[in-house]
Amino acid sequence: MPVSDHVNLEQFMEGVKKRNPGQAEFVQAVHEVAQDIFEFMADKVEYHEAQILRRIAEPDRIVSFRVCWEDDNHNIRVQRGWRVQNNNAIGPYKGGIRFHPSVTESVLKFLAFEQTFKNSLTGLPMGGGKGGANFNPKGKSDAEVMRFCQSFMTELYRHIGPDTDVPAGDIGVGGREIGYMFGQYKRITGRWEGVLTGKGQEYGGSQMRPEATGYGAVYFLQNMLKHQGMDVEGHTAVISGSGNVATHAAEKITQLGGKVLTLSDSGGFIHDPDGIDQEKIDWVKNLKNVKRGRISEYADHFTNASFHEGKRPWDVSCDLALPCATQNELNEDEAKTLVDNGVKGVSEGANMPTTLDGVKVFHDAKILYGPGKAANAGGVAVSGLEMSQNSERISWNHERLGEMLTDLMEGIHEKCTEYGDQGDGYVDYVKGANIAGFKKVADAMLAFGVV
Ligand code: NDP
Ligand code: 2IT
Repeated sequence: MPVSDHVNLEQFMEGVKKRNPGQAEFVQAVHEVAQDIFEFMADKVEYHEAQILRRIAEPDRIVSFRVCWEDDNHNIRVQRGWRVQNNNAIGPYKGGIRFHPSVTESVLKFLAFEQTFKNSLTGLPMGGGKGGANFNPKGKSDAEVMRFCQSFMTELYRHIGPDTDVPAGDIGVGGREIGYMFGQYKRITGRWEGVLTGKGQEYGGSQMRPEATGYGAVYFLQNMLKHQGMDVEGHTAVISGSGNVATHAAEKITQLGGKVLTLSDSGGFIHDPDGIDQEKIDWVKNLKNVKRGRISEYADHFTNASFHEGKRPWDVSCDLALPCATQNELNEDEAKTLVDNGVKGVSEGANMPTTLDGVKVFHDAKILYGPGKAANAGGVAVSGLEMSQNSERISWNHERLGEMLTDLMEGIHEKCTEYGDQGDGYVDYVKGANIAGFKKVADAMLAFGVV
């Protein structure tokens, strides 16, 4: 059949919308990828005939389950948990677990879909998956979080394993939660195996994993800037979020001689015109990870800073912007404001933080724009290294892992430029990431036939 007889992008997206009613985030993620892949596939009959994109956009399976737990007042609470196993063509399903009240099947499907391309881009043998629950860890005691994590793992354990599916952290899931879940997996199965990444250093965790996503997002930005003869040094940066990714992105920007002006959480953002240096970043890490406090407290402690309740930081004038909180946190108007204020580069620590209209603004203005699936791939890449270390029963040191992360991010940047170079010196990193990520998975799927 000639390629022209196959469905076009519009028909394809109509089908995706029809099959996934009410799943706006998933449809958005598929649309962003499909735009580039349809163009790439225009003269490639084999991908059309094998319905490759249609198959990648249909998760291999979705497991959903009830998670019951008892709070400290002896109330019985019921949450919903999921694991979306999107695609394992090139390796075991791999991707984080998110605990947040906003978690829905649509959100996890979009994340598992994105993860498939991201993991492919790293060059490591990992398929794509994502899981989570509509549980809100905020305000819960350690004991409540432990009981929830144990109950969640009691359901999840039968669907995962070091060669089948290897979860990790994401929003609301950090070292504490991974510890509780790993402990429960080990208790149920009686096996110590690398079934989760992001583990503590004492029990098989990779030394670089906590820093990897934030550092990697800055390395990706550095690579984009370098490609245009620029650098991070001497530039101001606006960062959203104040969790794992945001604080480590801030740390790396600062180490490279940049000045971080903002951090945020769901309550608002803080603006520190003096710059958020390492000492202040350490204070924020302690606030968030130990005291489990709110970013507004920063402005009470560092009195030159201001807190902007209910606001996002994108109207603070800056050279560099790093959205590191959540999906759709930067819209068309905010993208225009950043461009009007002279932003030079945007690197996404978060997954799909910029809306499709916002991305268009960056592209039209020819701003360096690194999409999450490329820019934040450092986290899962170091997770891949943690899997290797666990399989080989070895442990690489911080320095060695740091070098590997730097190389991996450079490799991802290279792959993006290979497919995204527009010929006029501008690189469309979205297109580059989508095509490079797709090609490896698609070719593996072609090799398997119809399965
Ligand atoms: P954390 O839970 O450590 O931090 C999340 C941060 O984002 C918090 O400051 C949180 O504020 C804020 N946030 C969450 N939801 C919202 C919301 N709806 N509106 C405004 N702010 C919000 O998570 P991570 O730092 O790990 O994850 C941040 C982003 O990075 C996510 O998009 C995640 O998918 C992505 N990512 C994470 C990786 C990792 O290795 N951890 C790897 C690759 C991507 P509050 O405390 O108020 O909720
Ligand atoms: O979105 C992501 O890449 C993650 N949350 C990390 C996944 C992982 O398996 O380390």
